[in-house]
Amino acid sequence: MHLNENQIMIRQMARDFARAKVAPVAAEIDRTGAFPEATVREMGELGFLGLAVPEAYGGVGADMTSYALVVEEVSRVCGSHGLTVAAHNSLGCWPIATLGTEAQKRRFLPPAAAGKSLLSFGLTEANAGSDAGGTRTTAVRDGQHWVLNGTKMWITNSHYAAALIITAKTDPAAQGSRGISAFIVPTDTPGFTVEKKEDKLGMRGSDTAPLTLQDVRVPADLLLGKEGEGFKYFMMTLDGGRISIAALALGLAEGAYRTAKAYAKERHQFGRPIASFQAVEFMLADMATQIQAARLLTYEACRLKDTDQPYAQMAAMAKLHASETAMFVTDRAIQILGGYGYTREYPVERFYRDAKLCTIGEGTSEIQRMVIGRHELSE
Ligand code: COS
Repeated sequence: MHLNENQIMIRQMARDFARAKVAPVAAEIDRTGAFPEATVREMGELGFLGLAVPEAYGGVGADMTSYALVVEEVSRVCGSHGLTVAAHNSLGCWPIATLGTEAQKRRFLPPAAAGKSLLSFGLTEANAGSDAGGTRTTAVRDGQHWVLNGTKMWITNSHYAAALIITAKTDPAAQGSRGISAFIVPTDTPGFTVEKKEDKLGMRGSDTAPLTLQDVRVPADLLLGKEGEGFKYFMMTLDGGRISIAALALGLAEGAYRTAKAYAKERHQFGRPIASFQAVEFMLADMATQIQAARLLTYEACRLKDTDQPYAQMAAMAKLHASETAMFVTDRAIQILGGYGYTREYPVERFYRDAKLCTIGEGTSEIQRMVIGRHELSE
């Protein structure tokens, strides 16, 4: 994989930061479920929360490759930090930077890029997960406002967000994916409530919560893009978001692999290192091969996006393969470490629990196969 000087520099910066600042708190936030406010603030100072924000609005204006490198490096030591960066950039900043009006960009992007507050994205509902067109949240026009009512689920970064991009049905007569619009909803709007944080299997330091919107009055100028186009905007947002989840999964797989390889070389049984047994050597070979394939797919999706070529299918392939690889590799890593791998003494069981999210969030593995299959069959 060829990287330019800037990309190598940003990768090194992310690697140094991850080792020095994120690694020491990763096990603790997993144990307590606390959101890592201090390191997130530092990531803001380093520009990691402004990767998807153009320089004109205080961001870094990074290409997708640089952004993925940051997510990958951070996730090599902590999935929760990786997810916080990925959700904020791809799902919060990108839609506003790409679809927002000048006033919306000036208002929401500079504080988000500086890490003063996060941005977030509210699509999923009890009945609208994989079937994103099943949105039941409504928005009714009332003079110069829209009045939103509904509930959302599994919303990342929501307790720390200044605003969320929310989908709501604006045309009740329209079927399925039609008649849905997107709104930027400031979290201090009366009637908007972020509920209790979820108690999750993994990604425990990442903030996930349900939302309630009760007669939330949003000024008409906070409609994002055109009325009725919300579904397409969310699909476009997820196309990019899936690359960042692929990078996250790749990072987790690499973190687990690195631990397992070092352990296999040190651990002696029957008078020799376990890495010298073919059973273990072959496991390491399969892990390394799958990781390399995931890396190539992920950075190919980045390259397509960076060169303005269609990337939705490659993003789905990258996300599917990288997240399934993360499950495969973290499982094998625990196997190599045996009893130690099953305890919290080593990070591999945390990587295993974190990796599971990657096969679910931003479209399950089954949804990725649908997206890939539809592209194949429409050719
Ligand atoms: N970019 C732009 N437009 C897109 C698009 C994309 N990636 N994907 C679909 N669209 C458009 C289609 O072109 C179609 O437009 P028209 O109505 O003008 O023809 C419209 O959106 C509806 O598309 P489609 O009929 O394919 O929608 P479906 O309801 O069949 O759903 C899937 C398609 C399943 C792919 C979609 O619902 C999906 O991705 N679901 C998963 C959502 C998800 O990831 N949820 C987790 C969120 S966690 S943050």
